[in-house]
Amino acid sequence: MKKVGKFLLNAINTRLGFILTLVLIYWLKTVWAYNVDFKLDLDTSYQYILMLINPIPLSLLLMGLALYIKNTKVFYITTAIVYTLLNILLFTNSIYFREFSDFITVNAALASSKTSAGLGASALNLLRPWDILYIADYLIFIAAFSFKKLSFDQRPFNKRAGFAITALSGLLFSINLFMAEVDRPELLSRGFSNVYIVRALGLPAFTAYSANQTYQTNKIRSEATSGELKAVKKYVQKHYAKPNPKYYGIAKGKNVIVLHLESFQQFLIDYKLNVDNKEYEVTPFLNSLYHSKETFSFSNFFHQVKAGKTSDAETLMETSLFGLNQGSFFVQYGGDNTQQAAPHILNKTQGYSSAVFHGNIGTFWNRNNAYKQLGYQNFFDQSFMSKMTKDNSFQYGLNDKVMFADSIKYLEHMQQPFYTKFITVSNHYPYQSLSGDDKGFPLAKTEDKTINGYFATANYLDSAIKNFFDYLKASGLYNNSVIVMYGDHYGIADSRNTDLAPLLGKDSQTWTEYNNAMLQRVPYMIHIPGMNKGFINNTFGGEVDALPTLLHLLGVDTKKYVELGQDLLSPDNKQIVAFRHSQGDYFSPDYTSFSGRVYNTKTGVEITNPDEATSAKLKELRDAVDEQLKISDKIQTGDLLRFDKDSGLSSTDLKSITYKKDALDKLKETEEKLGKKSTSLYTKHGDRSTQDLYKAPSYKELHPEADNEQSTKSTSNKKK
Ligand code: GP9
Ligand code: MN
Repeated sequence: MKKVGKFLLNAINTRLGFILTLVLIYWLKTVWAYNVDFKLDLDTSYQYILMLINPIPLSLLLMGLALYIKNTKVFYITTAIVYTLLNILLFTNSIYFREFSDFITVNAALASSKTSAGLGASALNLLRPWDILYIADYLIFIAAFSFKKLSFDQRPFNKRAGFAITALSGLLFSINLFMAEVDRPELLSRGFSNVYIVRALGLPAFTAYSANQTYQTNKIRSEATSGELKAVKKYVQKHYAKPNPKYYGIAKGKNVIVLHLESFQQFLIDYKLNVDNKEYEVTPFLNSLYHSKETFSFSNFFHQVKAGKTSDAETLMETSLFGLNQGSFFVQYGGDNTQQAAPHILNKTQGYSSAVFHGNIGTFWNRNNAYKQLGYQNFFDQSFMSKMTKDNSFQYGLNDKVMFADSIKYLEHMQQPFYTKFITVSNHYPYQSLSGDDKGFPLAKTEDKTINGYFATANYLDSAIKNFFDYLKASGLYNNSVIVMYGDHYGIADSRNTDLAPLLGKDSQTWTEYNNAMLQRVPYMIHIPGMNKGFINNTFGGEVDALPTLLHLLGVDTKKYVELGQDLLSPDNKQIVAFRHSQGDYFSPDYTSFSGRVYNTKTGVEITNPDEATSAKLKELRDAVDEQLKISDKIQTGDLLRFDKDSGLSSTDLKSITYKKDALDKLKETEEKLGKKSTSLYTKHGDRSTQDLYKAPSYKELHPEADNEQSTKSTSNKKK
């Protein structure tokens, strides 16, 4: 035992041994922080292994650089500085995470005024007893060196061996990067979530990534001028489609409830899945809304997202601007750019309160920052809801029925009118999120497991929406509300469509890009209880057109705002839909361009040799979509809306928006302060909660017959 101790002491007394010891301690501290201070949302053992590995490569690389230094003093001082920097990064992030459930981006560190909105003086309160572990090693080293238990190694390290350490850590980092990419393709180009990057690559790599992001975005932003906004405004004015007087303001003053239908494609509407010669209607409830006189339904509404997927859809739907050509707008600019978004506009013009409800972690797509810029006063993410278990959630968050149930205790305390958004997740790739009694809707029988599960999760979503509607009716919110529903993007990727073809009555052999193009449709429905002017509108439009459409129904003219879409109910609508996914592609009633091929939209016949008149028309369409996207990119990358003085919207009050755990207390405080004047549902309901009005029976409870048919072993109908 003594021998081992002596051997170790001798090892630490060498330069390499000292560095390896520090790397080891840093590794232990990081793994401690990962498990105690951070919430890394680890789902698989692969992610766990990645988490264990990632502190090593970069710390070894950075500390190993000191081995090139000959002078003893300089070597030890450099080593101590690098080690301390790594530790400061770790410790400050641990404290920051306790408050913000996120990591410190370089951007946030630079704009420290925003950061201190929540931290500042309270930083001391955030310290925990175990924080002593973060500095204990310093105390031990100082003591050991002063009492001469450790000594400084005067021998310079062999240069070649130093190089070997650098090469080794470089190699380890490449392996780490590769493994991270396997776990999450396009991790760095799409960003997803700071948590995802840290858990895969570690804090130093995340900080470098974040510095690069900040540098890139700031460069373009700082060069942009207010003159550029003038050109943008010219376009916006020319492009503006005036409201249809028939519908303008018919939903004025009502609550807005936006239901984000994850990965939901239009072909699901009215679709019946045939399994073993029996037909199963996939989304009976949404179908009934689609055909209702109380709903404006759009049959030719296309998604326009790119790599930012859900976050791009949110950008489009709520700001009438596009996401970026590369990566996610929410991730890269969402935390900083001035926006003219739905919650902000409705708050400033008509005093709406606002909130988002989502069963996933708040950092996903940088929502915890981006929503502030959109003007959302509240963001109730997964941390405000039930604890996630194997049975009530999957990798993208809580099952939809649970998310709706858990939202009500917050929703009922919001002052009306409110603008709220519920982001569902259960109908998300790989469409295997259902478990227990929620399982039961038949699976399709194709070669592709992803396609097979899609209908069952869509059916679950349909039933969750129905439960929520039932609650709205029972609680009385229904009659005061407009309910907007949209599918964010495709659920079945184009590469799988030939397997889907037979289910759509098509032949896989003759499947074309035209067929792929038509599958980019997603639902868009605006349900206004009590209205009877609803119909199925065949206007060609896209997600960028949603905001002006909605605002006009709410009686807010969009003329003053910088919106690139056109009201879908306006007689001036041009029906040209840019497809952001591939440059130059578009949809329109006559022509469709997809993957560079042009088709007659009505017949699906490819146009390979257009005559002069057709060529001119096609060029016009292409120019129109190119211009729209170019203008959008200019606004987004240049943060041009910060220059806009005509909108009448003051910028969002970032200091007052914190998304902290006391959100519910704040809502209740407002309620109390207003007393009888409070318009919250809770007050209206005689100061009683409405939570018990939400009922969410499982599939098995709704379809006891299915259990018998499938003659499964378990026949129990357990209640939650
Ligand atoms: C995650 C969810 C999914 O929070 O919104 O986003 P997606 O993968 O569809 O972009
Ligand atoms: Mn999505």
